[in-house]
Amino acid sequence: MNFFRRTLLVAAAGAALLAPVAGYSADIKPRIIRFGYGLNEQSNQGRAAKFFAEQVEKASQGKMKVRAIGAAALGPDTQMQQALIGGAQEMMVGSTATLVGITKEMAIWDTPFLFNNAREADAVLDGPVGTKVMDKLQAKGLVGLAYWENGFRNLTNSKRPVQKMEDLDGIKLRVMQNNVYLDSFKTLGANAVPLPFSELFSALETKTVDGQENPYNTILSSKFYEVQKFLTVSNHVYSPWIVTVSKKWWDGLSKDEQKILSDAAKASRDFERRDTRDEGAKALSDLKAKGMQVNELPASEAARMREKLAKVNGTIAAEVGQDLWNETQGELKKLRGAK
Ligand code: TK8
Repeated sequence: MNFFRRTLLVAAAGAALLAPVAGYSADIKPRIIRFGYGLNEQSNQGRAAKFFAEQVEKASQGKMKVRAIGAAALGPDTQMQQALIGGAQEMMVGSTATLVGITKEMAIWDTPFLFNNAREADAVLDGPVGTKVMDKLQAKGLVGLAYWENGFRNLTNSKRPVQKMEDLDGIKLRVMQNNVYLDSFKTLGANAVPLPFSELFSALETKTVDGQENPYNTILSSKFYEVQKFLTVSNHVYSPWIVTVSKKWWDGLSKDEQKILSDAAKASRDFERRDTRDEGAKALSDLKAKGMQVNELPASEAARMREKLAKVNGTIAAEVGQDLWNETQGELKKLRGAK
């Protein structure tokens, strides 16, 4: 290297060190945000996490970097929630169902057959009721930013097609770690076993459990078709995911940084719902092509299940509070009336 070039380089490096960067005089290292999730990278959850990371990076001009870490590599939902509360991890996306132990109002979303379609789910989740429930997280050390779609859940198992309620008798069915799910499936006659999602595939493979329930997208992306023969279209509950932030960490961010994250979370929500619905529309035929035997739950059986599960509703209303229950039902009534 000749003298002239070296001098230039040294001068440039010095200038870079000395130059004051507007608003970042001392802290020019990018903020690293660990964003954990449970599904694999090739899932709808993984694609939306990547989209979120790109949005944040772009909007902050590289000053905030999201490291999206999937496949429960940072632990199952419940473990990540605790890491967020303690401030050891910045962000995650996971099921609202696994948050019920922290914020009981989240149980409202576990109400069987609460929403009839995605339009109702979007309206209620993004509306005043959804916001109210999300804001309850703050007192527990979490900040909720957006609801993503996990989706309508359907039953799979390795034993037999479920054509009627009695077919669930004796089926060992993995459920999310949550009393509403446990009660619901016990009420229907299944032998419900709570397990974290990260343990589900191997539990199915080793026949520790016979079945599980999840949206088509997850049955596909997690390859449950490899270990489950029967799929019953039951749409028994709509399950949301929720993007959350460690409040401890959030409180140390500038208003601008907070806005970048909430805007990106909303953009990722819209991306994720579109992507999930596109994939979901094709997933059932993909699952059939993979060899799953699919049956629709006859309407009369769905009605019987609904009736049986009505008693669980009382428990949920008591848990989340009658006011929240009524408010949710009121919103749905309005939506259904308005069409
Ligand atoms: C992923 C889970 C998953 C959920 C489940 O972490 O546990 O069955 O549907 O999406 O949150």
